[in-house]
Amino acid sequence: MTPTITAFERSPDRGRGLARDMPVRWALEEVGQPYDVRLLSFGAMKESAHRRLHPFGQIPTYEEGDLALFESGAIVFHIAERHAGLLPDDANARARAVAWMFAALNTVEPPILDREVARLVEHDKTWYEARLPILEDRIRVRLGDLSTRLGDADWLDDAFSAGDLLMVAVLRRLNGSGLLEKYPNLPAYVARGEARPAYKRAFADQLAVFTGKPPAG
Ligand code: GTB
Repeated sequence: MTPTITAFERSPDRGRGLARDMPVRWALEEVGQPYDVRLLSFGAMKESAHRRLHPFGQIPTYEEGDLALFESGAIVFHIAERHAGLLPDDANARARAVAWMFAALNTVEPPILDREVARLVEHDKTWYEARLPILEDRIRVRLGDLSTRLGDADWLDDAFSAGDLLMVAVLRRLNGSGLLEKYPNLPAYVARGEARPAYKRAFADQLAVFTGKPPAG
């Protein structure tokens, strides 16, 4: 059965692959699972029909037969569990890959999101200029530790996994901030993720929604 995911009808990121349908698309591409996309306006996201799928009225969602899921991390995990290619077979390696999925979303992303929210909605506050460096220092702490752990490895734990997929998706949120570049192995890690054919297909498909033109190639 072909799953259906939801995505922004018009993403505020203008197709830069920062909205959270992107990791879901990427995971589906990695495992070779075709999917349909239902595009939603901000208004439609808040209507009861969509809230039955997503209690918080957001994207992405995932529908497959009787199953309806929300939360991009849970959706990526579901895809990784049902298909080969995103989680190792060895039970311990699998558990470590899942730990990296949680680390991406629960440990590395929160300070990145705090900075994004501050830049978006707090930039006119009197304390903004003083707060921003504090938020950026918190990000640097996480990046420093992540960089040390990654070292000169290609991926976080041997082979590419759903943990890397989510970590790269999270780190991409820092593009243009200048924060990643102090740790040269991290931009290189992100670039390795972005070079994967599955990533490129997913990126092209979400960009095509924004441009209105079919993906090239
Ligand atoms: N924890 C949830 C998950 O991981 O699925 C968070 C889902 C979420 O934040 N969804 C956002 C949404 O639906 C879109 S992705 N927002 C509408 C709303 O809440 O009303 C977040 C996002 C939006 C825009 C950009 N951007 O423009 O760069 C980046 C990320």
